[in-house]
Amino acid sequence: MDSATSRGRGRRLAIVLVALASAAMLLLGACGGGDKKTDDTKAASPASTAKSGGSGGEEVKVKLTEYKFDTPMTSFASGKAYKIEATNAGVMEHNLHVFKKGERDESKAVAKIPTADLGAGKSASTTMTLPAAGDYEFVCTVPGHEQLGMKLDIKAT
Ligand SMILES: [Cu+2]
Repeated sequence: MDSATSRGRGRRLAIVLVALASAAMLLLGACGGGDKKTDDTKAASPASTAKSGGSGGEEVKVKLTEYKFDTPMTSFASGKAYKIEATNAGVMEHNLHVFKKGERDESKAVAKIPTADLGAGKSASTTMTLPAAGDYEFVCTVPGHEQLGMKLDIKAT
């Protein structure tokens, strides 16, 4: 009787210990998982920061004058981000919109500097990513400027 009782007590103690051990492991596991999530988040932010820093891309300085664009390059890689730095070296207000060739709906511009009237001597920049290979244009949408020649064919390859 005595030995049976103590064996039963022992078994119960063992079950309790196993239960405690499992609970402890669950807790540790949960904490571990939490830490992992934190690490993932931490790991993700520098990566996305690097990506958005990278999306600034190669810098292209474009000079705006009456009535033309001067750019060191007119051929771009599609899908690649370029930082377009527009400087108004003229005497009138200008702007720079990037359109798919023939498009003039400003809401469909591929890119544009954040001001529609960049003053003489001022600079503004934007990030341009030409979505696919094809023909595009730099256009100044100040009334009359395109007609006076202020547009430039560019292309994406
Ligand atoms: Cu203009």
